[in-house]
Amino acid sequence: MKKIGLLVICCLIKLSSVNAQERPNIIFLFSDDQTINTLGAYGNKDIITPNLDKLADKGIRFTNHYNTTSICMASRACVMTGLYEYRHGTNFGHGDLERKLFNESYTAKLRKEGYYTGFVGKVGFVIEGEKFDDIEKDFDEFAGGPGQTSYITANNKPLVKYAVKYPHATRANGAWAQDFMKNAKASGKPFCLSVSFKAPHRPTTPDPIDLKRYESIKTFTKPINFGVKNGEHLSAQAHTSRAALQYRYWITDFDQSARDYYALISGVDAAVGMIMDGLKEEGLDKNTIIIFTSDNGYNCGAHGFAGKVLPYEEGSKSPLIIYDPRLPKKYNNKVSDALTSNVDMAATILDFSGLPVSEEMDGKSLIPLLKKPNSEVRESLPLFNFWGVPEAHSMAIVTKDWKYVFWNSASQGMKPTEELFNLKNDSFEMHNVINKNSDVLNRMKSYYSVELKTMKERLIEGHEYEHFPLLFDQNVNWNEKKSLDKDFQSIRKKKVKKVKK
Ligand SMILES: [Ca+2]
Repeated sequence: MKKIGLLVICCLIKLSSVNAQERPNIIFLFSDDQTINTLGAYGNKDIITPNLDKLADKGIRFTNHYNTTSICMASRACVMTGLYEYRHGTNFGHGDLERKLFNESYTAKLRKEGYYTGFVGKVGFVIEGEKFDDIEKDFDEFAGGPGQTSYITANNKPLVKYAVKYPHATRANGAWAQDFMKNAKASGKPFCLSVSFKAPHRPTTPDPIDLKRYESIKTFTKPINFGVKNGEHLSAQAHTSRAALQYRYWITDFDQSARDYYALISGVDAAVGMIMDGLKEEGLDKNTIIIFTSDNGYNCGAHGFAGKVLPYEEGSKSPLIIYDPRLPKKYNNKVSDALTSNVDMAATILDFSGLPVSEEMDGKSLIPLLKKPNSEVRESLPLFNFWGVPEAHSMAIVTKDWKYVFWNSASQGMKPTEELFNLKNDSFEMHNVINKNSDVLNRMKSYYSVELKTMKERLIEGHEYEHFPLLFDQNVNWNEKKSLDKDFQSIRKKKVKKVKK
């Protein structure tokens, strides 16, 4: 009895300490398919992003932010749940997000704890067994769309009323967010707003306003590792991927591709400006945390690749900016090279709101880095790219200085392939040094083994990940995996058909 009494007192103390401070509002800004170097703040001289640059000036910018799975649907579920792909099981061909996992998402938890919650833009997944629209009831205000949504504002039902003033959906998202903030303020509750931009995802149809801003730039700066020749040293498996075979316009017409892509990002920047203005107008700017990131990177012609779903830097890394206006000025304009990831978003948002971060989560709160940008939250991070043709599936480990990639497939005459890159000296991954650093390789492989073992122990049932621990075990011969791989492919096809219905 005494113990229960003590527990009640502890809980009351905890609650009162949370309530004693005014809980901050949180805005999570999420672009789609934006690679890391595509903001002025990240050193890109061609792109026009004054508002996001200002946000970086006021906050902290992360230079080693990875999406642990580099594709929309899976990464969005990683962000929502704080779990790796093989634990939430949400990806094309693997199935939808289970209701019980969504109920543990940052947005569901914050709402339960009294936050006024809103969502606008591309959701990217549906909840298993439910219609897309059913998710509306999980938010106080919802203007999300199914599938990819549309750049034409009028084609997105919840945004129609903004279509005359903002015919391109990116700025319409900003206008919706401004109205949401007014309602949130009136509610008297703290709010959590998720703005999930479609941009700069294909189709390449920027707002003409933004395209005009690039009229004077005829030639865009190519990445150092641009072009097919700069990808010849990479694995044969990588060359079977969609990123290697499609979206060739990034190679044949880089300037136009970069112009469209950058203009789409400048539209996001303009909408972010609208949101920051809205915050100020409502007097909410002093107590609203802003997080900006993207669901995956994009190769933009690097190594001759376009698209995403590859473990290389351009496809995996995105910008991450966090701005907490409550921090003293001495913490403004910081840069951190700590390893951060998409699974950290939920943990960080929960921590900001004063809620506990479950140890079940793969992600970690990044709040300690705001005051100590030179510290770390982890030594290594796994990257899982299990989408697309099975030959192009990979599992990788990244540390601040190194990346190890394992390509398991030996079909089509290929050999299972290992790659090791020294990211400190070779950030463009131009040299596979797998045979030159046995100590490092052993260390990276030991991290890899731990992740493989963890995957085996913790993978979600019923989403067809059961084969992966064996498929990605480098110590198992391909002959033993071959039949599994075949089974896996046929299961996958059936699943895709089921999902399409
Ligand atoms: Ca995406």
